[in-house]
Amino acid sequence: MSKNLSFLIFIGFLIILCFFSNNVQSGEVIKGDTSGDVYGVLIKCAFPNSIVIDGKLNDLAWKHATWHRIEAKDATVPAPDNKNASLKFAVTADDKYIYFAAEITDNKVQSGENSACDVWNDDSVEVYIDGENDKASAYDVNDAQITIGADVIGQNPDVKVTAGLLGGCVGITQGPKTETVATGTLTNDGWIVEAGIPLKNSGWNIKPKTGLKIGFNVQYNDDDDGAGRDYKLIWSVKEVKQGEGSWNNPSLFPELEFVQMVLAVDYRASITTTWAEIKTK
Ligand SMILES: [Ca+2]
Ligand SMILES: [Ca+2]
Ligand SMILES: [Ca+2]
Ligand SMILES: [Ca+2]
Repeated sequence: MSKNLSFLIFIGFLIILCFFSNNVQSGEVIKGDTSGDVYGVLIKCAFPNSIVIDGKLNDLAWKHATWHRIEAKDATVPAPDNKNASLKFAVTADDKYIYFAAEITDNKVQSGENSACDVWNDDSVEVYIDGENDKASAYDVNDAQITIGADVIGQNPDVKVTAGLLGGCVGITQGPKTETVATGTLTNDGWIVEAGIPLKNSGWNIKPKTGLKIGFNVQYNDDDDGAGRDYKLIWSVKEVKQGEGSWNNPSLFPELEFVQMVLAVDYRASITTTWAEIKTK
């Protein structure tokens, strides 16, 4: 084989490698104290932990949680780069709420053009719940899309305020009816969402215990130009492969699995140091 031919084969191989690397999801699991998380497939939700819903992520539980990072390529409509759109999110729970936090990088935070049911056309995070994890191909009463727009930034996380702002107006238990509470803050490179999704409402009654799974998904709608949505980032590996569809098809949702964990305390320092899983037989 001539040197030229070897060189050409090498270049061809590089081009093929680049093609495939541009077409696979690149998100990652940023490991905390939970174990067994799988990107785009499964997130562990440690409980019981309380969170102050104030748009600040300085709560102890967020420091111990495992975060999942959705990159610009993890999408059905990819963003040009991670500075334009990317996010990381985490979950925890107590006896009333599944708490959800998202730290979003977005070059232009757009809100106020579309509201409530149409808020998905502005910058917005979407959380999906399948309360019984029955993975139907259409929404039943325990399925909901909850769309939290950037118009929650600075808002009082009172359900009376939040319900009027939320989108996700599909199915029976629609986003605004889930009694989700949420607020947000603006950051140097984007914004933060902190929310509480009730364990009990008109659609579901979730009783956390170790090993219990529900359907769960996270998406980001990025609008940068003030018209409709520009980019669509999606956590679900299955959905990115098959095409966007969680808004009416719960079988595309990945899963959230509850795990009972306690904070181990260093009494000499009077500080909590780590989570430890409670083994149940
Ligand atoms: Ca907080
Ligand atoms: Ca953007
Ligand atoms: Ca369901
Ligand atoms: Ca934006």
